[in-house]
Amino acid sequence: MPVDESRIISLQEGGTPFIKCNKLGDQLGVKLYIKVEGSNPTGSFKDRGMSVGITKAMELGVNTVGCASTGNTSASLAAYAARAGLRCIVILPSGKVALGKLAQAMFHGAEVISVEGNFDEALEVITSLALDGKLYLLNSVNPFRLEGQKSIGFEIVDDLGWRSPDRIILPVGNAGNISAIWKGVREFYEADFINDLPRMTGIQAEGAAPITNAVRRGAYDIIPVENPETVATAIRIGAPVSALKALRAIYDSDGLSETVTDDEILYSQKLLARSEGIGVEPASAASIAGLRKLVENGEIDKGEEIVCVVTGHLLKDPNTAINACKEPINVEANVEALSRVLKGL
Ligand code: AN7
Repeated sequence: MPVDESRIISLQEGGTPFIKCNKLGDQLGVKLYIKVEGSNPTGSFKDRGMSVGITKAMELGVNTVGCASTGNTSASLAAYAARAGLRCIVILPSGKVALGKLAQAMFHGAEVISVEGNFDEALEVITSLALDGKLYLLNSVNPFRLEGQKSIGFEIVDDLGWRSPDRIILPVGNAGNISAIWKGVREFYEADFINDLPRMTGIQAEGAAPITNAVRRGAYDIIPVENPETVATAIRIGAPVSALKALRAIYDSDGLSETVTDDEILYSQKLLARSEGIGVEPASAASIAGLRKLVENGEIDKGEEIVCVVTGHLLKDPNTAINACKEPINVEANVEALSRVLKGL
């Protein structure tokens, strides 16, 4: 990592679980591993990049950092800025940030501003502040963020015993992570640590899919989606800043991009939670939904070795989780009342 090692700001991010999922894998006819990024300190993969980004901010001697965010970047930035002792400003799209992420950003002491607009508009205004020299921007346009996030690629190779999987599948929003992971695995390839490279496979929500649309056109530029919409608020992004890098990752790796519907996302979120015990937020479940769709339509071969990156923890978005379930049954506190509702026990 490109930082002064004596002054690292860290919360011991990374080193996340890598879980073999036989039940789900067998069902789909693939070898499936899940990289559980929700196990990072603030519950998402963003912590990897934020450690490097905030360490850099300290080296540069800035006193104020900021970001626009669909939620997780702001939660992570708030925590790492607190640890570093920096002033932190986060700009969020009003009403579209999941409760857990909002709680984190506020509780770690960031100055939280909601703008009447979507993420893309929020990023535009904070970028203007950064260009005026008012703050140091820690969105994933910041190259040091991506340097930290490439460690997901390093770890997947390490987790597999110094091999590349056939394919890495992940959700794509602002398109930083797919670019970063590709950079990580490519660096290991160029250093001769591995002999193959994975096919980078980016999944987007149907209502916010500028990258998939560009891949369908075979293009290197995107047409921004004006009013992105999806239940997976983390990836409710119409004009991803790292689009070009992401498209290169997909084309250069002979990869794919596919869309999934909100219903497919919510179904896969529950499927993963109930068949493998892994709780993820809706955006992360897009990788599982995408895997299922690509197996069904024959784009993914039987027997492929696949790593799905699940990017954020279930508890990031408690409202969506609760809405997907029946309410608990209320009974009096006695065995008879319990026996009436717990049939067959
Ligand atoms: C759980 O927090 O953009 O394609 O502002 O929170 O690298 O943007 C979040 C993105 C996937 C997409 N999964 O990653 C933000 C933000 C989760 C996320 C993504 C995000 P990128």
